Amino acid sequence: MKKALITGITGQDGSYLAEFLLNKGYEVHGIKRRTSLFNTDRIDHLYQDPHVSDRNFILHHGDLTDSSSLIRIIQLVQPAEIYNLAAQSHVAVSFEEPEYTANSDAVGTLRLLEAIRILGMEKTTRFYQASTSELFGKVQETPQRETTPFYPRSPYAVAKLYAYWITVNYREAYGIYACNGILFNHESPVRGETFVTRKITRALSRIKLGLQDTLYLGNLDSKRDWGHARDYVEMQWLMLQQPLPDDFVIATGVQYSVRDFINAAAHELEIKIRWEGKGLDEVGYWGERPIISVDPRYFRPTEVETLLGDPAKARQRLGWTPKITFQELVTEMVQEDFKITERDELVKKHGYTVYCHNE
Ligand code: NDP
Ligand code: GDR
Repeated sequence: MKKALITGITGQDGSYLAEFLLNKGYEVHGIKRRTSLFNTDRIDHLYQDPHVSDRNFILHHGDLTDSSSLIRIIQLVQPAEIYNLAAQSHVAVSFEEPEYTANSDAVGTLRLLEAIRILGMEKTTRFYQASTSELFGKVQETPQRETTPFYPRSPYAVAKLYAYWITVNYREAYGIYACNGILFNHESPVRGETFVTRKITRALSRIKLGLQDTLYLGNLDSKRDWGHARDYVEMQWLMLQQPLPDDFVIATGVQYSVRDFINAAAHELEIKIRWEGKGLDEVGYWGERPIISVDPRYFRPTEVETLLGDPAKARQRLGWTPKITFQELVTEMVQEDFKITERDELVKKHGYTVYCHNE
């Protein structure tokens, strides 16, 4: 049975990739970090009791900031494939925690590559690095492809730039089969609640059922190329199955603004939004109710205004195309958040308090 090790297995992509690899017959190992509360919500449906023998889904405690844990786990597991998905992945948070972001996202990648080298596994372990469209930042060419120059615009993107190049360097220097997937934004019903798409689908569901009054957002004009995480993890695997390692842009090739996303999600919920005002004064009304406001706290010191990917190389070389459309993505996210909100409404009706983080 082929063994894969996933860092960031408790995250959005980690959960979809774990499911995908288990279906392919892999023994899946994941690294989770120690937290004071359980952090395995997204993978609880895959969880196997550690007291049971013959498990094919195994979690290990480790951290990208701790070399010794990474070396120990890789030595123990001897994975044929390592998927490095772990990261402090929030762009806005990276301005608040730049040093930690560099430690986990940049040096963390180096630690994994060094572990492969220290353990003499250069020829037996393939390595996938979760690179990002944020590398393009202040875009130098549209649409962005593998040859477009990088111009990172946040501590997150700068850390990921180091990770991108150290992956290329270890491939060239030590012959490690190592690839960068330069992924554009991809979302799903298990997207972190503070990323803009999930923030919108969650808040509009709550507004619809009367559990929240207002959705506060930052830059509504920002444009992104949004795909579905389920589609994108297939490509992560495909990249490691080729005769030679390479780097690929993964995107849909279609772009929408944050405002477009809000309109599409509202439409699903039969909320008709009327936009009035401009810039900081822009307000989205539902009937007479102001339900969407701009709050400058969500602006970033340096913003990435527009991203649009060209996935031609992945299409040609990997035979990869995204299957899930923007509209299908929005529908699925809204439906799942609406179900969660209905549950919360029921809890509230029975006299219990329902808490809401409005971040
Ligand atoms: P998430 O934020 O959902 O998941 C990140 C994962 O990394 C979580 O499992 C988290 O653990 C873990 N993690 C964070 N810090 C550490 C650390 N120091 N040590 C070990 N684990 C850690 O991200 P996504 O699933 O959305 O993204 C996966 C990867 O792809 C990330 O590297 C991200 O930067 C990158 N990426 C994502 C894109 C997207 O649109 N989703 C696009 C391009 C790149 P915990 O659950 O405990 O927080
Ligand atoms: P991004 O995703 O920064 O592209 O990084 P995010 O959803 O956070 O922002 C997308 C755009 O929406 C604008 N925006 C807001 N964003 C958030 N989070 N909250 C708001 O209230 C809000 N209002 C407007 C942002 O300014 C931005 O322009 C994601 C992460 O998954 C990264 O890890 C990954 O590398 C990139 O996608 C590709």
